[in-house]
Amino acid sequence: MSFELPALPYAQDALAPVMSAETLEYHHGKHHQAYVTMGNKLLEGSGLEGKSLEEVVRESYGKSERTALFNNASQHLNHLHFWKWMKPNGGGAIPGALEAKLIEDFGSVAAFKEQFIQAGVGQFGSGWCWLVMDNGKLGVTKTPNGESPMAYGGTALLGCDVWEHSYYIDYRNARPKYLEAFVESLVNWEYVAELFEAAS
Ligand code: MN3
Repeated sequence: MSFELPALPYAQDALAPVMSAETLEYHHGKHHQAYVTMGNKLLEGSGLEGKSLEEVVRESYGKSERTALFNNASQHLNHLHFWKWMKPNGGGAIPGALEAKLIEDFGSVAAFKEQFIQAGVGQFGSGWCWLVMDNGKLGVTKTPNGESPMAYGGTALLGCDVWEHSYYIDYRNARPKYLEAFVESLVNWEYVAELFEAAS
């Protein structure tokens, strides 16, 4: 098995102006590509060849001799989902069962959005913020660098990349504005609901 960069599920300019074609050109075409290329190099001779991507991520997490492989493989996995967590004209209505669960576990959809945005704002330096499902309950968390809840066997339903490469071209230093735009105008709730159904 080797890692491959998938095509974006929409045109490079399809998320503009919320996320520009230039951002996607670099984020998908250069950053994600680099994780794939480096990941493949590091996979060779690692003893994890032939494992699925998810297994490579879990089995390299926290292993000092596999740190570089973990960083690249985990970022590959994170970005495979990230492109699908967005869609043109996203952020609209949330499928019913998922919306009901968000209200049950956060009190309201607005409270969930606020916690998610604050997790992303509060992640010092590079990383991700997440909507996770843990023992049947939804929660919000954040991770540094390339880590994700999936690295320790958790279930990520939604994640937002808060590395500067994800927003600096369009939002400069205004990470909160980027996170608000992600939540309100980019999230592909159908894909989140698909992961929610699979985890339920
Ligand atoms: Mn990224």
